[in-house]
Amino acid sequence: MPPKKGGTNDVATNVVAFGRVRKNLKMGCVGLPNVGKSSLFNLLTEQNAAAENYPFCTIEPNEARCAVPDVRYDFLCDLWKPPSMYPAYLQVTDIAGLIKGASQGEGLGNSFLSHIQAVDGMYHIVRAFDNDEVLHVDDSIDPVRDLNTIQSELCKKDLDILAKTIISEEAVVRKAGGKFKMNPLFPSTVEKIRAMSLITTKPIIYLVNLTMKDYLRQKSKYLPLIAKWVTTHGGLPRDIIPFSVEFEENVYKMKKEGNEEGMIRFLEESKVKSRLEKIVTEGFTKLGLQYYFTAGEKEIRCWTVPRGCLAPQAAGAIHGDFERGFIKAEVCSYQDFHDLCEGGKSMGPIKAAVTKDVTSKK
Ligand SMILES: Nc1nc2c(ncn2[C@@H]2O[C@H](COP(=O)(O)OP(=O)(O)O)[C@@H](O)[C@H]2O)c(=O)[nH]1
Ligand SMILES: [Mg+2]
Repeated sequence: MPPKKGGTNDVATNVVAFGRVRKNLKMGCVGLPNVGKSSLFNLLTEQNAAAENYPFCTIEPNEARCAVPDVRYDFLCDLWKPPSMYPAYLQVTDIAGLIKGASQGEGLGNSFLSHIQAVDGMYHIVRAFDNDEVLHVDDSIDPVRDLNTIQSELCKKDLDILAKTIISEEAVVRKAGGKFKMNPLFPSTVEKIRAMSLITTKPIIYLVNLTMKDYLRQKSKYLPLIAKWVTTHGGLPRDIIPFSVEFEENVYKMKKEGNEEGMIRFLEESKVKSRLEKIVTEGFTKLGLQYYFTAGEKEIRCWTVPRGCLAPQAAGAIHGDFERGFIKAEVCSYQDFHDLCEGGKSMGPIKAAVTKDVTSKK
């Protein structure tokens, strides 16, 4: 796949051009065996279980809802202290490792690939840590080879689907005299492709699992090679998140043991942060999702909606009737609320500031 050259808004803003427009979308952890997929999945779900404002939920052993961490939500919860609090959630699936030949049924082959088809976006986890005790299926550490292995299995699977579905509809036909003409079936074919859940059109975030040593020095000989591969295969530099399972497990261990002080000291001394929060928030954004807050005595809640949807559809997330009988939405930005609320639980000061602003401009 050649790099996407800017131009369309979709590419520039990274909107999910092919993705499904729904609000309960899923990210799946994809990669070779022994790259750290399950360890990451566990870290994401365990750290959630430990955070008090974020009720945690395992759906299946390999499927969980991870709360999307957000300081704005924390602020609202602390201010209202309501009996019910609902953060936004990202659904994450831990998919078993793919190996070379999976598209032809190697390993658990096609069943892995069908799990990937069922998710809406992928965390492609790449191993950039060497450790003799953790076997590599292809015997050596070579992230670019691994990226190619996974990508080529995914492409082969998509080609199979395409061949079965649209082989009879050639997009372009040759007219007499050797000229080409667009086949009238082309638009309907494109529509069919959009409706298929092709794996390679799903949004991807590349998570590079480094050794703790490399993570602490924020350097790895593999990172420039991985960046070059990603940007020449349809991705953007910001789609790459270097992290380290080893580092995150160390931080989490201290937290779990109640050694909050030790953890803070360790983080301060190492001068690097945990990347787990970023992994969740970037996954959520990559799926084309966003949320708005409602706040009141009974509950604080984040309502997830597709990015770019209009106020009536956003209101419909609360209740279908709100969309059908939509009159108006009264909203304010979190920052305005934060700066003007004066510790109170009311929109009063914000409304007063707006009125003052409008009158002063007259
Ligand atoms: N040294 C080291 N070991 C890791 C790291 N990430 C995962 N492992 C180990 O590699 C093995 C396989 O990890 P796992 O998460 O089960 O990989 P999966 O097959 O991709 O799900 C386990 O023994 C992990 O403890 C890492 O960053 N550093
Ligand atoms: Mg695993």
